[in-house]
Amino acid sequence: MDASFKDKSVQRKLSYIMDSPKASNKEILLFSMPEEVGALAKALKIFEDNKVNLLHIESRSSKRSIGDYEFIVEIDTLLGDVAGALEQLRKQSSYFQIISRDHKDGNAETIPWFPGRIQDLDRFANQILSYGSELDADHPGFTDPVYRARRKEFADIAFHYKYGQKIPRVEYTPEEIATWGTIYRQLTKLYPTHACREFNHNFPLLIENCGYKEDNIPQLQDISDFLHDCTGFTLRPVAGLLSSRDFLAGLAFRVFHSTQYIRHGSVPLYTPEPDICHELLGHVPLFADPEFAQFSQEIGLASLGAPDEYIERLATCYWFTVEYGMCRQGGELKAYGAGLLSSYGELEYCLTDKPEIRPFDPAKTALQKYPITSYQPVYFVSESFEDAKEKMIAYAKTIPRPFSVRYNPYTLNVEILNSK
Ligand code: HBI
Ligand code: NLE
Ligand code: FE
Repeated sequence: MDASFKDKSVQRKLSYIMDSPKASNKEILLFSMPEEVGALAKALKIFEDNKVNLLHIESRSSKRSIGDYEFIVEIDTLLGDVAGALEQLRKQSSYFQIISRDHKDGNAETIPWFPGRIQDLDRFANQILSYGSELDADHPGFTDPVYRARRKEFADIAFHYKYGQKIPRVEYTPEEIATWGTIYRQLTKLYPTHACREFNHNFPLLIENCGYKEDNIPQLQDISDFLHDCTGFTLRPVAGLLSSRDFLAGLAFRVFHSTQYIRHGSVPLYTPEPDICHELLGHVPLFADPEFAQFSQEIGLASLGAPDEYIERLATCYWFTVEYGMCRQGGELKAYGAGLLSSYGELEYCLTDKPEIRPFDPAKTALQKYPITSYQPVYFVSESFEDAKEKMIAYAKTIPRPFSVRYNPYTLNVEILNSK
């Protein structure tokens, strides 16, 4: 591991696990009114009287409060007397909730905003927490102007990307391909003995269909198309690290936010930040597996609208499964976590007797502390992806949320169900 990553300020910069995204000027209100003629007009009048601008409105019969209508209203919080309108609505409704990007901790009435449609993921693009094009002083690429300019090109692709577009193809330089080649050559030696069965099943398919080979860095669009055929997962380019909340929300839609740049050539065998080697060699082969895809989506669905402390717990579960998970197959330990499968050094280390191995149990795993710039001292073992998924679903039920969610694969929307 490169010594510069042991620096404290990297620890701080990489503490994205705890960060929360920036505020927005939109809020969603979820409230009920008695089911009678003029209920909608009455609700609208409250907004009109207070000069609050409505951006979107939906209504339906309430399943939570029989005999009531339920309204889902998106408002602009910058205009009119928002507080006054909310006060009046609160008085007239049997339940009233605010869904907000700018949620305050400890306010049980406010549910953190979450994307309801796959297009809503476009809103995350400029909420990058660290790195991006502006490398930190301790990054190995900081003093390399060529690398910096290159990172900016990749950041621009991600910032301009919108849902439904093709991911721009990139021509990688000979130096970049050489870095990929070094990593590819080393890792493919370990996969047969160290990677799980599902990984070794899918890897040859990626060689055949997506141009995986030592002297070629595959293109994100080709992989996104391939994954879509396998499990419905797609890729979106991302400029850097997203908050845990945003990143996990993508998984609810079977969308994986993928970096497109490659690590600096001076540190091929371990880097703490995701790069294209980590995404393509570590994550992609597993997202092509149906059970694993379902497991990943469950973590995403559990995260939508969850309180901050539970986001941290789910992010920790994600860390010890999707990133650093191990499983038992035919009586032997194997790696399935992407952080292991993309790092030659850690993939070798994880099967030695140095780390501690514990069974995956979401309630306990969710509370485990971990380092993010060195090899893991503890790994958690799952018996199968199906078993891990069932455990995640059971854990998700313990998260306090006044509603539950369901993904509609036909409309690509998340449906809010009224009662748990
Ligand atoms: N953002 N772009 C990106 N890639 C990740 O792998 C990633 C992230 N944000 C948070 C994160 N991973 C995890 O460590 C958990 O916090 C979910
Ligand atoms: N340590 C991994 C690697 O070197 O590929 C990346 C981990 C990203 C979370
Ligand atoms: Fe990752």
